[in-house]
Amino acid sequence: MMNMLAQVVMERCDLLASISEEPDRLTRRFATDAMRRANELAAAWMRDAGMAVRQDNIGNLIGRYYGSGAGTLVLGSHLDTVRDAGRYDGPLGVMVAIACVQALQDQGKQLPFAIEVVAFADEEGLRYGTSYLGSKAYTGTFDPAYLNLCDADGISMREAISAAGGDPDAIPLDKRNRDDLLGYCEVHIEQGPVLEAQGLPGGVVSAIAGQTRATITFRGEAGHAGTVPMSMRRDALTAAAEFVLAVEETARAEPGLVATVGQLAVQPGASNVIPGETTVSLDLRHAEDAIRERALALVYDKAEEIAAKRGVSLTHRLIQENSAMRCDPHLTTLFAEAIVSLGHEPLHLVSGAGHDAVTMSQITPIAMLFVRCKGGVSHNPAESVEVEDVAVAIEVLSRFLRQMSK
Ligand code: HGY
Ligand code: MN
Ligand code: MN
Repeated sequence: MMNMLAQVVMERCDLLASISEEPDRLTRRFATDAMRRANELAAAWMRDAGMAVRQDNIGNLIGRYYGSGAGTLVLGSHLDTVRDAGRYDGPLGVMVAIACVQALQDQGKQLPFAIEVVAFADEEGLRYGTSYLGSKAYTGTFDPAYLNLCDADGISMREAISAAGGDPDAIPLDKRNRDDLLGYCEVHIEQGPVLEAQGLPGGVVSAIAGQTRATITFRGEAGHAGTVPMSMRRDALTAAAEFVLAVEETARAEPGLVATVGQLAVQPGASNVIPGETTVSLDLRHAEDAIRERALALVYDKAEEIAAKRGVSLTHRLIQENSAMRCDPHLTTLFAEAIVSLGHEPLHLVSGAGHDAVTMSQITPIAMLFVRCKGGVSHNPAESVEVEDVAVAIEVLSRFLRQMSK
């Protein structure tokens, strides 16, 4: 039966991948019509699995499968994507969770606790730069100041939420009561090469690396590309370019540290104008917060040196910071035992990627199950998983639920 359910999960991920804001690649940002259409599909599948379905003001889709006793175990992941995304980062976790509830319903089974499957509205932060908006609203940690953020088209978060049918001012009322929560468990592709290298279909997550998201802006002087001598320039782009390489050099020098500049905006952005202003994004991660914080200070110092040497000014803005967090030992052990019961080695690994589980850990114990993905490729349309590994994930999660019921 698990193989059949796994086939359905793959088909649903394919269907969701066809729901995009862009015709020739998968991009599904927070509070867009594409998210509305994806939620509509997922809601129908939740109802088919016997769940009562609702959507909260920020756009989280929440399906509830009632149990015979008290308590709720939350399962889920996110349905938003990065730009030009793969089809499994997020949706796989939601579809596997629905498949496990479907299996319970098909067997006419109720667990001694309820299951709540949540499809979070914004894990990636592509539209507004601040990740985990959905799980922050669900956990009551959403900052109302976010509502004033504007996207690349100048649409505020407040306007986007209202246009999507939510009431931005009612978001605090959606805070999930934590008293009945038994935990949060997320199934997700590994987005790394370890499971494939070890020949394992899945693994358990021991911890999730902390991450810092910031922007750094260099301001020089725009000028005529043909008349300003090189010695008299205050070029904001060459300063940024030197900084980008300094970020890479800093990360290469520290084991376990990863640093990425994924965005670079140049003003005024004309080929015959010396750039007057550049803004780069910075994504810094490490499993130990002290090392990440030290690295952040180091790259800021390097930015200051470069700015001073090149006669440009510098500002930086912290967008978001998430501490590293450890997964709950008890829930993680249950996942590991379920993996062993299927005859596989229970590899524990640290997640370099962030997940809604980071936010959920503020209100309830969390655990994550990783699924092998081809070449560890993710945030890339080449993202792929094997249906056999999805079947293993469904079986592991189902056995985990049975263990939780004892
Ligand atoms: O960036 C991340 O770690 C996640 O994919 N949002
Ligand atoms: Mn992602
Ligand atoms: Mn993800």
